[in-house]
Formats: sequence, structure tokens, C-alpha cells
Amino acid sequence: MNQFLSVHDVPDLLALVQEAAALKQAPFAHQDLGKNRTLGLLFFNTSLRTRLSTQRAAQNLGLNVMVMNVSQDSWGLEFEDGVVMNGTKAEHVKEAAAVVGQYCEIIGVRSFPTLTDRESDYAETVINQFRRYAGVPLLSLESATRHPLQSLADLLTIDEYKTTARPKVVLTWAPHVKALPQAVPNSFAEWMNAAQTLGLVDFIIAHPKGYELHSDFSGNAPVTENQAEAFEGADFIYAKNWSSYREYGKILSQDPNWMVTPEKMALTNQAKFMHCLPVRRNIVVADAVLDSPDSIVIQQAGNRVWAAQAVLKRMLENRSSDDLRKAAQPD
Ligand code: AN0
Ligand code: CP
Repeated sequence: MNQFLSVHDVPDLLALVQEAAALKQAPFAHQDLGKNRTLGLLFFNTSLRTRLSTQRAAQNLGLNVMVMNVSQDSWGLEFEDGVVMNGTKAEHVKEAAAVVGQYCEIIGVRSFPTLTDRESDYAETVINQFRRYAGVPLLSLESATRHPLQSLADLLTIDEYKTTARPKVVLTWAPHVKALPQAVPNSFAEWMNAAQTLGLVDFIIAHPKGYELHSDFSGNAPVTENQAEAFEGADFIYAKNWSSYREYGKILSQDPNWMVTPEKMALTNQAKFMHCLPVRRNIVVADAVLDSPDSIVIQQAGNRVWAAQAVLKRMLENRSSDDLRKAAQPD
């Protein structure tokens, strides 16, 4: 695997989920794979799970890890080509990414969207510039429009907790006090649509008017504005807030009626409750749901280790450090 930026980088979805499940059973089976090689993790935004689970995954493979909060500790980066750099940005990504690529065999980048410039966010300017200039394989730690390590962990979790061969999975919008990216729901939808094609799930999306995701991500999934109807017979409820794509980055509703409550969970087929975390209690989901035995958010977050480990293993295996550099040459 030369890069992991979306589900499109995964040739065999089921095999990758099975790989993650196998690593969970035998975390240290490939401890030599990362020997004398280094993973660099660059964070433009805050993180708890992604930062720690990816480090843990790397350690399990014997990789060295370097982590940097680039927006705080490094030079301000310019991402546009051909600009006169007479503003506040001290360094161009062209040099910065290439330099980090000299120190690491794989680079991971977390960079949230601006939520103001839709065109630049959906062009994935930041992650694509790293991809162009890093010279080594790139791992998304959540980009402007996607969070693939989260989605892989989500699919592994659904596979572990399903009680029927083809569970009904509901992605439901929920209220929030801040405008949040579409990355998690975009990515979840993209992965669930791929899983549905393989006959693994039945996937449906519920959100209030105006919260439609870009059709590249929602695909052919049924969409309803009736949350209660979506919950009927559901096996998994995946809650997430996101801001509007259409009225880009805007909060159109904070309707508390969309919070996930025990009354709504009672409509389901004793569904498991999922959320990528961090979650705001009693805004997105009621305490009684999050604290119930049907909530699997902690197990879901735990699975981030195996998702990251499976991806790092696929990037490293059967390749020398030179091979990794050659494979990452942009097309
Ligand atoms: C981020 C988001 O919604 O994309 C990160 C989630 C993993 N969440 C917040 O900013 C609260
Ligand atoms: N779910 C997730 O990616 O969490 P962090 O933002 O804490 O990494």
C-alpha cells in the first residue's frame, strides 16, 4: 500500500479488516517489520485517539515514532504554489514535506478543513501537497474531507459486534455547539457503501434538511429526514455531528430533538451505539445511552490501534526503505 488517504487506497476491504482482527489477536507477531524505520506524525490539530493509537500501533510493529504539533511547534507553512512569501508563512510545504521525508519512511498528517473555503478543503490541498512532496508513503490521520483510520476501526467494530450477517447500520446527524467537519461522516459513508457492495451491511443516513453530504460520499445510500424511521430495526446507531456542506461550514440546526436518547434506542433492534469520540454528553447523546451496555464507543476507540497497525503493516511489508521511497513517487 503506497498511501492511505481513503477507501480507494484499499484493494481488498475485507482482507484489511481481517488483517486488523488478526493483529488484535497477535499484536507482536510482526515486531521486526518496523526495525530501524521511523514513522513521523504531524498534527495541525488536536488529537487524543489518533495520536496515541497510531503510536501504539507503530510500537507493536517495532517502528520508531516521531510526533510533532506542526501548527504550534514548527514554522507556519505555505501550501500554495508560486506565491510571493511576504506574509506570515515562513516555509513552503515543498521543502517542509520533503525534509520530513528525509527523516521518516512513512509520514502521517492530521489536518482539519478550514470550513470556510469549500473548494480548497474538498481539493484536499494540505494532504495532497504532502503527498506530492513527502517522497515517502502518506497516512491520513484525518484530512479535510475524510478520516479513513476511523472508518476502518468502525468497520472492524461492526464486524465484531454484529448479531446478523447483514446488520442495519444508521449514520445519524446529532446536534453540537460548534461547526464540525464532514470528514468523519463522509468517510464512514464511503466505507459503509463499500461494505454494502460486499453484502456486509445495509446502510442508511438520517439528517435534518440542509445537511446533505457530498454525493461522492453518500453515494446511493438512502437518506431520510425522519430519524425515528431510520432507527426502526437498526443494529448499529452511529451518531455524529457535522456542519452543512451546502451552506458550507454553517450550523443550520441545533435541534435537541436529534440527540440520541434511550427512547430512540428503544425503536432499534437493541442496537449498539457508536461514536468516533470526542463526544459532548447530553448534546449529541444522552448519558443513559453512552453509559449503557449497548454503547461500544470505548471498544471502538480501542480498535483504532488494530486499524492503524494493519495499515502500517501493509505499507511496510516486503519493502525496503528504498522501495518505500520509490513507491511514493507522485504520478
Ligand atoms: C473532530 C471532527 O468532528 O472531525 C474530530 C473527530 C475525530 N471533532 C471535533 O472537533 C469535536
Ligand atoms: N476519533 C478521533 O480521531 O479522535 P481524536 O481526534 O482524539 O484523535
